[in-house]
Amino acid sequence: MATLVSPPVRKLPTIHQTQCFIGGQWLPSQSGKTFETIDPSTEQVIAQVAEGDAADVDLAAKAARKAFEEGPWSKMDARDRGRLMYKLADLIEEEKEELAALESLDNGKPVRDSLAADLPLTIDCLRYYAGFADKIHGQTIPIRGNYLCYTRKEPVGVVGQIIPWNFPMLMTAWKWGPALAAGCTIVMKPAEQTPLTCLRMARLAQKAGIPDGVINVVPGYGPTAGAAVVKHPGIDKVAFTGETSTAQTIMRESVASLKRLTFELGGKSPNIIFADSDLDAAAAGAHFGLYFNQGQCCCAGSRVFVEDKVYDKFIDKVASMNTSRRLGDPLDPTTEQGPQVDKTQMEKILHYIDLGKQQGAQMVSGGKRFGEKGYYVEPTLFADVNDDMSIAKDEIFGPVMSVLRFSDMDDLLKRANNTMFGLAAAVWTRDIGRAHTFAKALRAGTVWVNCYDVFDAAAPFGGFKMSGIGRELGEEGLKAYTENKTITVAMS
Ligand code: TXE
Repeated sequence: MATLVSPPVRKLPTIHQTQCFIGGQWLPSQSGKTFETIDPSTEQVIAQVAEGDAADVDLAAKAARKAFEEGPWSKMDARDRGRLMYKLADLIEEEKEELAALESLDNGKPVRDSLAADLPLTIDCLRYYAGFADKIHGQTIPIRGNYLCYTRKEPVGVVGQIIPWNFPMLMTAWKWGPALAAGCTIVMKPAEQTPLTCLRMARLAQKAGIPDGVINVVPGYGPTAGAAVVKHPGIDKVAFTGETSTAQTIMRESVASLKRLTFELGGKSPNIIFADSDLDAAAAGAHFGLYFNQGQCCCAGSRVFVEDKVYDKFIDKVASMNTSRRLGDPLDPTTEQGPQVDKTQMEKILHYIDLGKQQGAQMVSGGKRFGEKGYYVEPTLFADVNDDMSIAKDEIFGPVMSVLRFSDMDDLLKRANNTMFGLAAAVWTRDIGRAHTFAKALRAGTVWVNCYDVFDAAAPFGGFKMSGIGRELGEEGLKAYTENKTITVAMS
């Protein structure tokens, strides 16, 4: 059994912003409606937040268009755009304790994770792209004839950005970073479960001096505010992170305005552990790769393939880590696992645990809700999982590890690739040839070797197959925010 951290220590962050941020102003929604954002550890309402919909998105899109076309954003030197982005990163850093607490309050993630991962990665991402602002340039191209031909990388325009709830601040930075560096303006729709840190970042952006209308944030629900972003004719591109089926809806609904689309979607990532690996490191890495963030990671290593010879030892190691895992108040710095983000997610996970049991997997640890208040699920471990079980096929998005057995190497690669997803994968082995063979053959956008969940703003991330379209982060991530223009000048 996992242990409960007690007594809970609660130092609540201040909530400054709950309204829409449009054209540099904080506004109630046009309809006057609000929605509740809930603390998933207590099930209590944290705040009422403006419930934006099509009318608010329209205002935001117009403000973003004005800022894009009339300046000062579009007229500003690229280096000065970068300077404002550095300033935003500095302001976030100054408030990092408060922001980490706010993220944990709204999302449920342990504050030690917010401080160790979400905040530094957010700051790094903004700084990385700030440095890129004055390094986005085209080429001169030798064409036939007496012409000068060159290309310019121009901002794609007004971009709609729709993000999920699992890393609210970090997803905001992944979206704002390349968009601002490229010179785009933004209409952002944060997830309805976790709007608070994105709104707080908008406040800091304003404080940093990013001009009015460059960043607009409209909190609200997917089918209303989100859909309005997707359909708005004044928005040139949509960048979306979330569920694959939502991306399919977005694709259908954006056809009329032929928007540029980039998607970062779900996964069912294989994590392959060979008998020759450092088994302690592999077990710790697999544990982190699945249970981190309550299992709510698109790249979670949720299909763990373990070689027959070390299978039982591996199961024992993970089970023992689960036993000592500390579940509790996300705001307590000693907590290792918080609640799932909401009741819907908790129920979805518990349903998959039931399916695992019904379909014959062996439940080694966990397997139920933890406590009666808050949306906690015990860290759950299933052994003897086979490829056809629902827990081996579907994205559970929770603290449920499915461990599959292998002995035949040829078969293994087919099994690992036998999924509609292709976001991430990992291989644990001391055999360098095998590591590179698998790194090449795995159909995934990221492959980790002897590590898991290593992220860096400079390293592109995104999915093969139904895990996405396009890449975020790195120089690749900028491509989605620029249009290429070819200019040809007659020299005679
Ligand atoms: O995702 P949605 P949900 C997976 C995970 C999870 C499942 C459902 O398996 O259990 O998705 O989560 C907005 N037009 N991931 O329901 O609905 C919505 O308001 C425009 C994987 O939260 O995709 C939110 O802002 N926007 C994932 C965002 O889309 C719409 C992260 C994501 O919500 C919309 C989260 C619409 N019609 C969940 N409908 C990952 N890959 O990281 C919803 N939205």
